Amino acid sequence: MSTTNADTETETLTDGFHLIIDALKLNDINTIYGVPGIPITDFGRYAQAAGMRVLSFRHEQHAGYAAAIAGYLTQKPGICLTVSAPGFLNGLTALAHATTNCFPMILISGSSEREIVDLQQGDYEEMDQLAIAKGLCKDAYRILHAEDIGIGIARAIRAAVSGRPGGVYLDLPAKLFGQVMNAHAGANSLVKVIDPAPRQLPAPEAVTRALNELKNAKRPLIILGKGAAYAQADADIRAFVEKSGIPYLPMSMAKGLLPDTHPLSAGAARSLALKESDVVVMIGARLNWLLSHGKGKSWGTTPKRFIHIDIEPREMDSNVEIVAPLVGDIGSCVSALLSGLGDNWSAPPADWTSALREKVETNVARMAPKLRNNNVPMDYHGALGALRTIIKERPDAILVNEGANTLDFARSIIDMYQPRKRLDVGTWGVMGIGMGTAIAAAVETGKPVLAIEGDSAFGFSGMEIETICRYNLPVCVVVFNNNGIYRGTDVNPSGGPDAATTVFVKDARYDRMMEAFGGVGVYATTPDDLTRAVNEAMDSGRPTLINAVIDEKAGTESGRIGNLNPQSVVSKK
Ligand code: OXT
Ligand code: ADP
Ligand code: MG
Repeated sequence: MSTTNADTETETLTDGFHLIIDALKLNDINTIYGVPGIPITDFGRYAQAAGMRVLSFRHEQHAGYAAAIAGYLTQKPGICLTVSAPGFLNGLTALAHATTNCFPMILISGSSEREIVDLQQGDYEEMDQLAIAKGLCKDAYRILHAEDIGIGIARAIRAAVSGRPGGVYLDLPAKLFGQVMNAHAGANSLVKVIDPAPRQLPAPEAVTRALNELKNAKRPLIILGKGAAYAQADADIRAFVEKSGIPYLPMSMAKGLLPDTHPLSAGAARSLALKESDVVVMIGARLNWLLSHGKGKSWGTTPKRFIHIDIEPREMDSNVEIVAPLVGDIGSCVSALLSGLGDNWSAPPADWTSALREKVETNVARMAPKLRNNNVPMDYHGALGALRTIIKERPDAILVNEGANTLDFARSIIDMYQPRKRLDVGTWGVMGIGMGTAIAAAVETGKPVLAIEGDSAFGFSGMEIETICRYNLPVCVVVFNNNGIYRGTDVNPSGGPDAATTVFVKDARYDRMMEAFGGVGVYATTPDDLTRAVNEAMDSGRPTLINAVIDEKAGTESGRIGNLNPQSVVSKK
């Protein structure tokens, strides 16, 4: 941008729009997920003109979920761009989700004029966004002056990725975009963040303490969480598991960090592994609800000693006593443990490893015939048996998964073979991550994506199939259509004309939604139909939606977490 000033001298100018773009690009951030509108419409245009990939969604929440998972996959903050108040609020759920899951993300929202907002004079989309965001993310900043853009974006990036990653809110008032400054001074004000997520080495005595615990273990177990997958320390984690000979249990999104078919995987002997283990090494997993807080029935009666690797010191002792806290980044901690094993390390007692192995084999063998059934309408096992084979044959495809039964059955049925290929509902069990996650997975990795969706789950983000078609992304969505939430069989207990609370229109044709946008729609009633259609979609790379007809009686209430439903003691019939 250039202009001539009154003194006939030519001064080259830049503005807020371009400084923000330059600051992001300087930090290798080249993709934005968002929804345009006042005051960020032109920002999106300029960013696209400057060579950034700017993907417009139909709703900010899904752009936000896309940004969150982009952060998880790349270790760089995913960017979600929204308009003020309602757009900001739509993006906020995803920002909170990113923070809860420890994914680095920056929600950038345009906002209204400070002077008017602070006097509550009723500006267009007036809202004190910064104040609202603060409680829901790791950090929140506002930039008021063009000369602060460089430092503001640097702070946001560092806050998102350093230490425990999380969501950051960046508030950009409308006036900022048009502010001008000398281009040379502007360029000099930008900051390239050096070493945004510094390694954090564990203290040597903490490593020794952990190794001593391990040496004394009779029934050790490693639990791998999505933090371990995020850390991208894949080779060292595998080497640590294999050299130590300790069986491991992958949390849902850690599946594939080592192949699920690995001889040390205790994934198919989960209950036994939790109950009988005596020393448990947590790597990038929290002892939250997904692990029954480290205590109670699921953990059996064998006393536990926990070794916990995490970058966040406050995670230690959050639920139970941690006898060997190992605070640091997973790469450094695991490599320290690995070298500490030394040459004389002896594998855990064979009675432990073979008991787990036997249980795994029994459970796998018990499941096998169910996966080959050809029932029509399909049940979860029949349909997922077909999809399991597809992932086995295409291990680098990315699997996105949400629903209740659709999620829980798929998690245990579909083996994963490579790290960071299974993306799902995360710590909160959020329905609605589906299409945003699928879009970012395709955009960030270029790999084919298979999204296995409960029909309810799909509904939360279904409109984004237009986005998938618009960008012609290699995404194949399979909707497990059982006519409802958990099951399609509920009836209104009052006998009245309204549908029951958990049921949908019977035999809805989700495949036709995809056709409306120029994608491929398929109606599948058998596992063979499903196999054929998914393979075709994956070979062609064309956006595809397969409506898989599932027996409406097949599911259970809340899938495998029905125990969390409160029970009434005075239920009225
Ligand atoms: O060892 P044991 O014997 O125990 O056996 C275990 C393994 O050893 C074994 N296993 C295997 N056997 C053989 N072979 C292999 N390969 C194998 N692998 C494992 O299998 C068992 C089970 O293993 P698993 O899965 O590892 O273990 P388990 O015990 O299940 O693990 C416990 C947990 C807690 C870790 C696990 O269950 C888990 O990760 N759960 C996550 C659950 C979750 O997050 N659910 C989503 C939320 S549900 C609910 O809230 C829903 N809503 C409400 C709602 C939400 N969520 N969000 C928003 C924004 N609004 C509303 C809604 C609306 S779900 C829902 C929609 C549902 O309807 P849909 O139509 O979408 O879906 P359908 O139900 O299909 O209709
Ligand atoms: P899961 O749901 O798979 O059990 P969680 O989300 O509960 O996993 O836990 C992930 C943990 O990983 C968080 O406590 C987070 O602080 C930690 N974490 C994330 N990245 C790193 C890293 N690079 N080094 C160490 N810990 C990490
Ligand atoms: Mg359903």
